[in-house]
Amino acid sequence: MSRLSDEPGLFASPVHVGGPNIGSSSRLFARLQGVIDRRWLTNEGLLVLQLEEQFASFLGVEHCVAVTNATLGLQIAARALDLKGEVLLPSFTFIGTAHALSWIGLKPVFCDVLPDEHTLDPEDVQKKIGPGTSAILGVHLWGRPCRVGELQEIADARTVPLMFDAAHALGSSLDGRKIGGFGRLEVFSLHATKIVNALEGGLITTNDGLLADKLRRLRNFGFTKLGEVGDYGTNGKMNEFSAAMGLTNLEAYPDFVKHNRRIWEVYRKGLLGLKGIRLMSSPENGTTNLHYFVLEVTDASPVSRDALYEVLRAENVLVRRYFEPGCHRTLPYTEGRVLPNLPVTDGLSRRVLQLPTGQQMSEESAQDVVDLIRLCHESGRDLEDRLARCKAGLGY
Ligand code: T4K
Repeated sequence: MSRLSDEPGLFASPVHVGGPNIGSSSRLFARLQGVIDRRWLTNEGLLVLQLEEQFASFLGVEHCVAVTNATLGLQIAARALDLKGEVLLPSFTFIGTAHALSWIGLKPVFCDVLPDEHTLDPEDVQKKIGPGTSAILGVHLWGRPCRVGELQEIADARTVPLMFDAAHALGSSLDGRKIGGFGRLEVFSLHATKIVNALEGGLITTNDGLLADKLRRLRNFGFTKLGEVGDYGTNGKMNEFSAAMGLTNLEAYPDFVKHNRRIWEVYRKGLLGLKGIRLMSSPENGTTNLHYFVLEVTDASPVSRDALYEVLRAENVLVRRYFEPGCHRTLPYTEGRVLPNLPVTDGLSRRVLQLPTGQQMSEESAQDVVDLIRLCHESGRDLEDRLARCKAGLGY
């Protein structure tokens, strides 16, 4: 939609959900120069080895295998666990979670999520688990830890592996332990939009040494340490420039979280108590990296989620409706299938709105976003009518 009026926009240049965080550029450039001087660009280079060691230590896990991105990471993980048939996972996630499985011939079976936590609902998992289930895949959505204990009990009772898509959860913790060592393995994303990025990148973490060896082989065409081919493998290797970025950004992680905390405080203070606007509570037994500020616009709000979305975007605040629709309602998963009944996912998809966080935001710009939301909220029905006029080409 074009701007609502000819007045100058609230933000001269856009602020994005997913705007990248970038640590010290001088340290980054020094690392890049080193890569060029060494003329070793990929295939277990020095920086990739350093990255694996430093992330393993940061996450408190024994093994960390760097990969090209989390999507390939999930596929390599599924192959390493020898999965076949169905995998239970939430529908309320990025489509990449489901596609990673489908791409290698596994069948995603979509489950619902918990209304306040947005993570896999153990009760629905219990209902859907069956003889065809080969794994349970939890997603620590918005960096919020899943109900790991309950999922583990279900997985153990059926002797199927439990694994996690931890794409959002770098640095988050559960019961005093960082995400990374739960289930058989966990997969992180270091994509540009994540709290710590390596341009593109991913990590598979585990405390199982044999599994880690297999993950390393599969990431590199199935080659063993002796250079023989031991398995079917793929090319999932991280390159040295990505590792340079990942290492540099990991060093700045505490600053990124500190910064996010300030932005969160402005958002929370400014939006708390607005009629029909629901803010997510903090996890009771864990922490998150505060990289995702997600709110729900309920029917009680005088302004709809979609009107807010349009006005904010027209003012250069590039909010997102992650994740609408749920994966179960996207084309490749609807064709020839009976739609599963996932009321919580459907409701959340209609209500969620994600606000920008990260380095690109200052406390002042977060306050501007709050003021804009409050203004829309006060205008309520009148704003909806004006938007309808705008769309009909009748002016604002
Ligand atoms: N599991 C979960 C739960 C995930 O969320 C993801 C990825 C994955 C698995 C797979 O991880 P990877 O294989 O990617 O490692 C984006 C990202 O591409 C994707 O990585 C991410 N989740 C997803 C939530 O967001 P799109 O299609 O929404 O991207 P796009 O181009 O619309 O950009 C997102 C926002 O970020 C925009 O507001 C623009 C901003 N942005 C993006 C880039 C790349 C920037 O400001 N600068 C940038 O450099 O998927």
